[in-house]
Amino acid sequence: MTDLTPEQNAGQSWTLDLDPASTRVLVNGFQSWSEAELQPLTATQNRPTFVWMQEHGHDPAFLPGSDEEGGEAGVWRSHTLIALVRPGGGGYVGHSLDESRSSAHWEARAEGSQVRLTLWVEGPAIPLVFTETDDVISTLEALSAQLGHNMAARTPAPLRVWCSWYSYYRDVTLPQMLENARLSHEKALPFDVFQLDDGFQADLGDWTLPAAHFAGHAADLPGGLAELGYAAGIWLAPFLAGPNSELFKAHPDWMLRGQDGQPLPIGHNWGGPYYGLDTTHPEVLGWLRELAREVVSWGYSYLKLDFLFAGALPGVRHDPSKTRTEAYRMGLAALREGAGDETFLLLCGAPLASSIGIADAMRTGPDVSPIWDDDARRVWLHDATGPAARNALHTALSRWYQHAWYQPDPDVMIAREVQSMLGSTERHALLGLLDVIGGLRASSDPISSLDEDGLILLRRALELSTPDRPITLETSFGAAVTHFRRGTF
Ligand code: 9PG
Repeated sequence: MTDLTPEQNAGQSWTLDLDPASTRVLVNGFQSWSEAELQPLTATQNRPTFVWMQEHGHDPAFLPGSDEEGGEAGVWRSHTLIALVRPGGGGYVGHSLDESRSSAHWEARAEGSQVRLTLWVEGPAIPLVFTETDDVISTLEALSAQLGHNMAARTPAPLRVWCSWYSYYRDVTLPQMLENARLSHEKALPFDVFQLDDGFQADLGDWTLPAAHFAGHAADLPGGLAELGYAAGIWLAPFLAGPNSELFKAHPDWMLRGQDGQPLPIGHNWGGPYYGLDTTHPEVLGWLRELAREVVSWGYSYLKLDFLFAGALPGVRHDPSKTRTEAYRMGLAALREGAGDETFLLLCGAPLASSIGIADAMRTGPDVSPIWDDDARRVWLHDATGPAARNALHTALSRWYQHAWYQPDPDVMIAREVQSMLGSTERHALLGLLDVIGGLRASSDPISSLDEDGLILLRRALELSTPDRPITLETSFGAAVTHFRRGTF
């Protein structure tokens, strides 16, 4: 085993005696929605065709698959760790052991009859390990556990959550939330939390202002839920601001800026561009602390904090001495301080390893949706980070070792037959694979949409039967192969 010294962090490369044709590579994406996968080294890593797809899934400073559109055969990029697997399960593992200040970027490249591995560390030197092993899976588990330990991973119990997003999307209202909770109570469904998602807010950044379309105020929900025995959860994208929001108008100087000194549009959604807060700015940190404190004071004990990658993007910041990772963690720490130690924080769209120690749970894949596979986007546009059951499961399964970092959230089960294109086999496949992954259990089905079969599936999905440690990679992929309708997972 090689413990890499700080001097070696600067840019290290190895030529490995591995036959590219028989080697598989395990990669981990930048944030929750980015692809993670185990693939033949000679295959091609997806690089999404359109910039708007890259914006929501990838680190712009380290896009997958070299510079060519659609990626390049035999070139694989990975964040934090990488594994190269020989037939039989031996091979090499490279792993960062601390991602609180710097982050490790790895690239494996097929070169003739050998494999070239390169490491870049962004930020000050950090402890890293690069090792040859007879058993990649055990080594990866052990090194990931070490990273979790070094960063004081939190170890909460998993929760059972009803979330409004995958049925109501942005049309959610206060009466609908309460009606679902009432019906759930009537049927004695074992949810712990009812979580309000995107749609209640006046604008991105204007989280506390009333919004007519929600038919009430988010502050009014927790009381009604408590009467029914449920904890209250709420979605925030705390590092984002919409261009028409009061937040943006009042504080343009709080935004991450481009080289021209102007606020930098960092993505497109909600019908236009959005901006990101500069989490090294002391006033922003104060605002984040106060936001989390206020929402908790309304009665919310579960916060789903989304689009957090915005805090870790390249850009000009108030404090240029901070690395992207440090800037991100400063923003996250401010939210934790405001929310308090007891509040459950589920992170989403979030850089993965650099969240350890602050996150209770982490979305470890892209969104589930009521379609199995978005073939057009995945196959033709090289983007498997979009919403689809297949994409969500594929990536969440490929991050099985991250249970040592936080509770994984593989996203919701869809048990309903209405408003869904999933067939019966696909619903059961989704159920089986979510069970394999473990972690949070969630549903978004309107309770009134479930018939007897649907209720049976939902109850099964909410059973926290999986041990805290998911079963091994081989077993996961065995299950995947058994369950997958097309066998093309
Ligand atoms: C609310 C949703 C839900 C969901 C999150 C997140 O534009 N995009 O590419 C894009 C990607 C993901 C996404 C929304 C938009 O989903 O994962 O659970 O909370 O936000 O808007």
